[in-house]
This record gives sequence, C-alpha cells and structure tokens, in this order.
Amino acid sequence: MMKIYWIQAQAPLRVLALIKHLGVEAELIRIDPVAGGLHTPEYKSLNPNRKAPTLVDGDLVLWESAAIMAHICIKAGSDMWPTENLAEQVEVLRWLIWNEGHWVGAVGPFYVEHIVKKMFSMGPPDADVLAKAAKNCVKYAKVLDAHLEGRDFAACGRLTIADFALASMARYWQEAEMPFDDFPNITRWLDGLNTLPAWKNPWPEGEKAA
Ligand SMILES: N[C@@H](CCC(=O)N[C@@H](CS)C(=O)NCC(=O)O)C(=O)O
Repeated sequence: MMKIYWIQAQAPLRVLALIKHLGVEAELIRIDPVAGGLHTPEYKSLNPNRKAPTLVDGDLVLWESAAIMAHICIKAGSDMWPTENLAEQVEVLRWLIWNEGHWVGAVGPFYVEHIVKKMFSMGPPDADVLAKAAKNCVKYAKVLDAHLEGRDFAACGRLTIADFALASMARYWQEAEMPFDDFPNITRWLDGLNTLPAWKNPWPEGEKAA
C-alpha cells in the first residue's frame, strides 16, 4: 500500500483530498512539524527538502504534491491527470506550473500570515507583509478570474488536479483576507469545489479539521 507522509498544511491537503475523492487507500503517516518530525534523519532521507507531503510506493519515493497527485491518478486510472489526451495533459501542466511559479507567491503571504501563523501559534499577521503582497495577488487573481469566466474548472472542462493545486491556499480566502472581492469567478469556482465532500473535508477521519 502507498504511504503518504503529511502535515496539516495546504500542499499535503491536495493529496489527501485527492485520495479521499478517488477512494484510493493509502497508509497515512502524520508528522508533527512542531516536534521536529520533518527534520529527523529518516524523514530527510525520504525528502531532502524537509517538507510534506512525501509519497512512498514500493521503491518509489516521490515529493512535490503535483507529481504525487499525478502518480495517484495514474495508479487509480483517473483522468484528473489526463494520460490519453495529451493536449489535455499539457493544459493541466500549464496550470500546475503557473500555480507554483506565480499563484503560490501571490496568495502565499495571506495564507502564511493568517492561517499558518494561527495554526502554529506564531503570533499575529504582519500588516506590512500583507500590504506589500496585495498588488502581486491582484495581478495574478486577474489572470485566474478572467480564465474562469464561463468555466467551473481550471482545465479540460472538468475537475483535474490543477483545481486542487490552485485552490489549496485560495480556499482560505475569506479568513486569510485575500483580496478576491472583485474576482467573482474565482470565488464561484472555490464555492463549487467546496460542494465536493472530499475537498470540503480533506483531512483523514478522526483528525482535527483546519
Ligand atoms: N511545492 C511543494 C511544497 C511543499 C511544502 O512547502 N510543504 C509545506 C507545507 S504546505 C511544509 O512542509 N512546510 C513545513 C516546513 O517548511 O517546515 C509541494 O507542492 O509539495
């Protein structure tokens, strides 16, 4: 059985939501980052970045949540990572790359200041950081909002792993005070994703919800 090492944070959240959505069984190993669980020699040998998630499937050790999601889809035979229509695969790839290259940096400061700091008792949000982050967030929110005009999903006209990647920080937009009030297509798309039970509650049974 696949093993997935996770912490309660947005990158592992994508993978946990995916396995729940697809009904894929995996051994879920929760790491406590506050207790140094990402910095043990054992974990470092799996993931030299000392980040979560990490997937172990037989001899395969894989990190980067987008790659992990693609691997899970291939194993489960899910077209949330298209493998038959390669034009579709390129479309999903474009949004996965845009996410890591631009969107994470655009919404990340809001997620960190409001959500991560609260989760790990790291003090109040830094207003200066947030004021500086607003312009970049709006710049890329405009791109995504325009793309989502008339669309319910980021790529291929259906749910793909691109949605889970793009929405894992943005899902917190209200509590994180992301400046999305003028971007109704983004908030409509996020509301739509929340109708999926596995997206709404991605955490394993019995684990404290974020
Ligand atoms: N691009 C990576 C991001 C991994 C990452 O940054 N994980 C964060 C949680 S969202 C983490 O492990 N943070 C703990 C730390 O840096 O100590 C992915 O998608 O897997």
